[in-house]
Amino acid sequence: SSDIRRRCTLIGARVHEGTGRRGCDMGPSAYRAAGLHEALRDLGLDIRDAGDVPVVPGAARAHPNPAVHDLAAFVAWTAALAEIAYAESKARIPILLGGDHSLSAGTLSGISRRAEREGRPLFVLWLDAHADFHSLDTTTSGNLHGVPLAYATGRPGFAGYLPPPVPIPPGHVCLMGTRSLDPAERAALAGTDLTVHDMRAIDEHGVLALLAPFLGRVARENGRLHVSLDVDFLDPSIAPGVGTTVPGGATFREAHLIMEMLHDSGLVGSLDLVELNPFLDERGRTAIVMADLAASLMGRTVLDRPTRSY
Ligand code: Z70
Ligand code: MN
Ligand code: MN
Ligand code: MN
Repeated sequence: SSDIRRRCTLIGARVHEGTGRRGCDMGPSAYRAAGLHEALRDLGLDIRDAGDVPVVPGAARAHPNPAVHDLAAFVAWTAALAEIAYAESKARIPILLGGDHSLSAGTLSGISRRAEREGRPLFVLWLDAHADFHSLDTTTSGNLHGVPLAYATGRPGFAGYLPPPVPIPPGHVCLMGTRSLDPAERAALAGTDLTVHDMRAIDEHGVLALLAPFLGRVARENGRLHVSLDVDFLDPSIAPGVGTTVPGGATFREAHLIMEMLHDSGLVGSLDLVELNPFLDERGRTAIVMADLAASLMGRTVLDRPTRSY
């Protein structure tokens, strides 16, 4: 098919150094065991499987903030994933199988370069309990899964460590599901025009009323949309397989409606599935729910509806 939306590339990113605990490196295997590949194939999609990206961190890198750890791994993953995301996004939808959320620094670098080359604006939907908006200077945990959105939007504090990305305008980013922010992130967000639909907004308005205007804007501006889905966007009762469980997350029905709206919009050009920790999962249920959501984003579900325009 000539439709980019019918072609995807699965890219395993076994990065775990961005968290404080092991296990995320098993994520790509868990998605395979959960049947993600077969589910996408059953939707009639043309699938390329790029396997797991081999990344070897270079020599250790020091940083003035002593909390920062595994900076060399972060730099190596960002460079490698930026290359593959740029290459694969030319004619297909790259689907990154994480791996912790630090991998999005790489995806977003590659996709923003692709969008610039296409002359289209890039928009980002960040489905996460967290904002991941720390710089290397403000992180107190030192876990670099807490920085990718700050890096990709060109926040200062990364120079000399990482290649400068084509910065994504903060006004093109929409956070949904937010319910855990550190003080430094709160302060940094307050100075931007980034949209934050926290869990309270979802409770008060529902996901349809919040997401439809954003998708409408992406469509009107002929934008390319990147979706980053962190397991902890979901409530821990349906998605326990994650290092940082935060109570009060999205229900399956809320998350599923978002996936259906994204599918119907036809705007999604790339996807990250991040923070799955199979070591903490219960009999694969988190891997299965994430695979199910990804398939719903990529293909029509229960009833075929005509494509909706937002
Ligand atoms: C906190 C930090 C984080 C994901 C946890 C948490 C960051 N703001 N991100 N889980 N995905 O340590 O910086
Ligand atoms: Mn995250
Ligand atoms: Mn998170
Ligand atoms: Mn703009």
